[in-house]
Amino acid sequence: MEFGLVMYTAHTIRKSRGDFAILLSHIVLGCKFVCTAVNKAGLAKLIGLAGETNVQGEEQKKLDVLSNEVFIKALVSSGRTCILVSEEDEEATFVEPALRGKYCVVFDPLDGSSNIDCGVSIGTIVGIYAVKDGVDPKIEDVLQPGKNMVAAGYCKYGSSCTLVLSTGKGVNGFTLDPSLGEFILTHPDIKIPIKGKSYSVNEGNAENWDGQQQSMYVEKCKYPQDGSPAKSLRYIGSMVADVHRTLLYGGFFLYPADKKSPNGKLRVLYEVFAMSYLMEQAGGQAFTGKQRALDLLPTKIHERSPIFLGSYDDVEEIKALYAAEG
Ligand code: AHM
Ligand code: MG
Repeated sequence: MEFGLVMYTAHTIRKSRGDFAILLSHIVLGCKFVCTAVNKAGLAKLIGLAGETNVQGEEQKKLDVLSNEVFIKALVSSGRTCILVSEEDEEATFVEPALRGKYCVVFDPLDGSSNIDCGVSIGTIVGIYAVKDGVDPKIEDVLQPGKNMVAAGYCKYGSSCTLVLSTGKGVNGFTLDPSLGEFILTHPDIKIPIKGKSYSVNEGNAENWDGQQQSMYVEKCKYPQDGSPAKSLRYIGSMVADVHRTLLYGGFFLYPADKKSPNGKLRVLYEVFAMSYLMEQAGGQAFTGKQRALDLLPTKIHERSPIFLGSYDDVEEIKALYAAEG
């Protein structure tokens, strides 16, 4: 058995003088902490019901607020970060000079919040950029296309706690062994199947979807005209879980623009880019309806974009529909 993250980290240390490995170990610590909190959430809530305080007499914190605090502290204390962009914070955090390093981390500390209270899989999403050594960090350092990221990953808190990571040389998956408290390499060199048997979308929004392409694609999935079997619909409503299944089994995940969300719902920096990076690294594709997702140049830290990602051939199909519609 490979001692997954330990081996991976040791390899990265040799290549990067340890800075990235130290950052990664702090991200991993954040994931373990949030995993423990997620697993205990239902129980902690029961205690909280008695008087909205926990056993230590502290106020119960909502899990997403707690996760944000955990990751901010883990990242700042690594001494390797300079700018942090979190879904939970309106403004970017500029790390104080004494604790600054060269990495900018964009993240959603707990994505899929509508699934928290019912105990369905949720996750943390992370993307990492690097600034040039010795240059004062500025917001433009994170307003960069996703293709400039040096790493991206997510941690899924579900029936197992799984960390999926790419540093630009393929994708690896690590599962937390709770008895050891360590992530073990369980999914080396993940490659997404070239075509999938399922599609994943909130079809309840169909009436309000912007444009015909997604409706045409979904119709083809349900009523194929070429003799192929109909595709299954799989939708959890938690991006990490939906993308994780898509990555392992193949298929297609889409969140198009609609009347309610004219630019789509998902955020470019810490949802669209990180997942698109992993998809491409695993041999799949990610498309916004106009361009390769990783080529997008964000102008605001919480900007949104429509996203279509997954198996190579499935994304080709939606691209063809967009090309045909002009
Ligand atoms: P959140 O960041 O507020 O949790 O929202 C993002 C989530 C994604 O995990 C998921 O893909 C999407 O919202 C689901 O949205 P919907 O409920 O509209 O289908
Ligand atoms: Mg989110």
